[in-house]
Amino acid sequence: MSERIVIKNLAAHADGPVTVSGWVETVRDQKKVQFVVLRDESGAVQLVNPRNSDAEGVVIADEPAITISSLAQGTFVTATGELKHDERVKLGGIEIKLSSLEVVTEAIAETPIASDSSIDKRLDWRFLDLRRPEQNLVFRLQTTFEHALRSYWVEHDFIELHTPKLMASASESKAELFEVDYFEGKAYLSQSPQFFKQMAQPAGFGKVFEVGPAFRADPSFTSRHATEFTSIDSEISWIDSHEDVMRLHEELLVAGFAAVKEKHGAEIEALFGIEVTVPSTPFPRIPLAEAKRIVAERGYEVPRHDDDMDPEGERQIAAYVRETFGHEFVFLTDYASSIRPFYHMRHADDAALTNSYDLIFNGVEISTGAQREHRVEILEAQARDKGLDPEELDFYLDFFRYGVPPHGGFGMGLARVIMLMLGLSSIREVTYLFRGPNRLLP
Ligand code: AMO
Repeated sequence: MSERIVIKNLAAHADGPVTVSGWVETVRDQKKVQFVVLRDESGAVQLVNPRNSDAEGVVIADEPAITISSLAQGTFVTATGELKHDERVKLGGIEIKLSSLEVVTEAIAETPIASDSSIDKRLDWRFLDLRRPEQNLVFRLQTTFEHALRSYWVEHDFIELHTPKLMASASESKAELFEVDYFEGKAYLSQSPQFFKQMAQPAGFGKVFEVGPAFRADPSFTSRHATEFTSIDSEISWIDSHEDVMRLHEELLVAGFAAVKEKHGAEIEALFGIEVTVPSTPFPRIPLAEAKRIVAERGYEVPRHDDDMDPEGERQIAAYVRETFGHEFVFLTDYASSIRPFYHMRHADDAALTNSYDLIFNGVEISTGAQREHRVEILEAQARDKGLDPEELDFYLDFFRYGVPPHGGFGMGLARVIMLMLGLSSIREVTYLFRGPNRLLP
């Protein structure tokens, strides 16, 4: 490795000779001096080159001839010079007076995207789009968020799972299933680790988590749907109801938001104009039926045929919760059995309702959680009730035939959390490489 200093560490470095590497962000040619803004993964610094009598600027390569004036944006260079702290320099109060500049790889002069390019165009050139400081921050804070969740899980004795993504059957709805050729037969891409995180309960693991890919053959083009997304899943034994799952869920989110705020709060405010709020606990909880009444009182009727809450209803209830409780999160609970999967436990006194919830963050659903039905006869009946063939589910039903503790858990879309945390309008902005019905490249 060279002696390169990461740009953000220059601030703490004494005046004197330094070497930095990165890509050219801008070149400003003035009569007596040339300025280059050099950026690396950690930040940007100004390089200065006082012009000598040579009006073309300093030649830094002969064949082909490259001068500082002709450096294309995006060219990767290594620069050596004298670091000087100077409060008058707007960019971080430091500059480097160049003694040498080596071009490592040249960039084509015309950059294919600009700051006002459409999201689709930017995704075509994702590696260039990702050079923007905002984008770099998205993935640094996402790393912090995931790390905080993982620390919580590890400290609380959870076991990490890596469940298979090739499946013999659907794990959520058949409509959203990707089918792939599998030797002589067919396989399906996993829509959720649902069955296998539940399997860890009769396996005696107690508490588990997984952060991994999920696939949904969902043809929608909304700002919150992808055909492949990162799902954050957790499942715990010995719960009394979905209330225990919600408590775990809250604690995880508080850990994640607190870590992000502490490490990146100032940068998020500077680049996104958003103040990250660490949510207070408990988050408000509102049964779905009551939420619909509240929304109706505010003048919005969720379509009658819809047992669920639609996106506008979610926005309305979020507005109510913000006004009433000053909270960005709300658990909508007790969804109707008619719109929940067969594996959700139903209320003991009202089979039309389930021990389940959706978590809404700033008006968008980020998660579904529930207590699971662990009594195999009831589970079988509920599967039949949903038109499923228990024989096809036999491998799953077996989990419940040899002893299993009461359990529950949740699944949460990582991109949705990050999108909403930053006030962005699409998960495409916070997904490293987005996959949608008409995007498989890059
Ligand atoms: P559900 O299907 O509600 O529940 O998914 C859980 C969460 O995953 C995210 N999500 C998506 N994100 C991006 N694109 C998609 N197409 C997409 N589909 C879902 C959302 C959603 O809230 N097995 C259950 C969870 C459980 O009960 O443990 C499940 O998958 O943020």
